[in-house]
Amino acid sequence: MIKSQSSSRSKGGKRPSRGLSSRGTKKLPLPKDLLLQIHRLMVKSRALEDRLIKIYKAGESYFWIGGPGEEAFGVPLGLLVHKGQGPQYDWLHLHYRATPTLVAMGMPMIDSVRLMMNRATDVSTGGRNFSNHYCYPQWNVAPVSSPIEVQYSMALGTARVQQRHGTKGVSIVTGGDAGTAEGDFASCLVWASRPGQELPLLITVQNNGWGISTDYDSQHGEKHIADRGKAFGIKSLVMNGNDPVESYLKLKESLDYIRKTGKPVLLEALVSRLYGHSSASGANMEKGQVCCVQSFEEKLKKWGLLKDKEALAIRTEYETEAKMAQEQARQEPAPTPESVWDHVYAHNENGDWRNY
Ligand SMILES: Cc1ncc(C[n+]2csc(CCOP(=O)(O)OP(=O)(O)O)c2C)c(N)n1
Repeated sequence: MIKSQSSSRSKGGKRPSRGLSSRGTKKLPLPKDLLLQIHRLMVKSRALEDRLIKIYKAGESYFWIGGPGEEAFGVPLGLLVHKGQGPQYDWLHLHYRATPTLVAMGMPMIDSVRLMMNRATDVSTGGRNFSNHYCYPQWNVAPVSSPIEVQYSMALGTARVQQRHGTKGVSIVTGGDAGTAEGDFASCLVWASRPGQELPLLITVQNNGWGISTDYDSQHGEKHIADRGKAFGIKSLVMNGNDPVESYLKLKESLDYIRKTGKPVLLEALVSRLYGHSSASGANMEKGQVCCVQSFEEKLKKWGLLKDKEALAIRTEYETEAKMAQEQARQEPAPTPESVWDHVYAHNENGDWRNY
């Protein structure tokens, strides 16, 4: 387990834009509207994931894995992405805990629920994959992979395209701490940092201290995963991914640096894993983990930006939306047996993939 979630201070970065609290007495770390937007999106993502777990537990889906505990990192990331299709926009190579990022980018809840319930209407996979395996070509979101960490070597490809086109687009990759033992992660560091050929790549690791049931401390000789970047001359940092303000500022600083220099950044975010690994381990709330939504709400209340009843109303609004999405998805069809090869092989005009 991660023993402490201390934050590292940014050095030499621009001062964050600041605003007054609603009482006008205290400086806020980010503008008030942005703080409240981040909070709403964090609650929305959590309410959605809580619903996905309920869907699993009600027997309306086969498996759940997801992002509760990563909202304070994922939401700021989604807000900072330059969203669009093609090399001039950012490319996302996400892992299976990235719901908060997509919610912040504008993904409707129903998309996630349809994927979870394997409906033919699921826009990411047509009901053929499991929870959190998103794919949005129109936003440069590459398909989430079940084999862990392969996204780190795939991200090199889109970063190379962006470099060749000379755009300000950045390729962004997310993934877990245990997966960094895979060769794809090492390949990513090597290819991102070749002198004179550096790539515009934001390499992030969401370190929740666990790889299913293997704890971080028994596997890592290095203190921080980010330390590995130093050997490659990659700008590297560790941050408290349970603090959305720190996440926003450090992610912005990193993305600004990459857009300006074309060089990579390795960013390790210390996060929580609130419901264990997945439904395979029960998907029940774990003790002793920091809940970023709760701790951010406490801060907003202290700063005079949020009242108890407002927090409850936001939560209720999103719980209702998620429940209605489930009810809608229930009415929708499962994929047909005939569609099993769709999007697997190229078809000829007769729908025949064998004689294409
Ligand atoms: C190549 C590969 N090996 C093993 C697995 C089985 N597996 C699925 S999740 C997981 C743990 C990943 O841990 P980590 O990278 O820390 O991410 P977390 O799930 O904790 O976010 C493993 C070993 C897999 N999916 N792919």
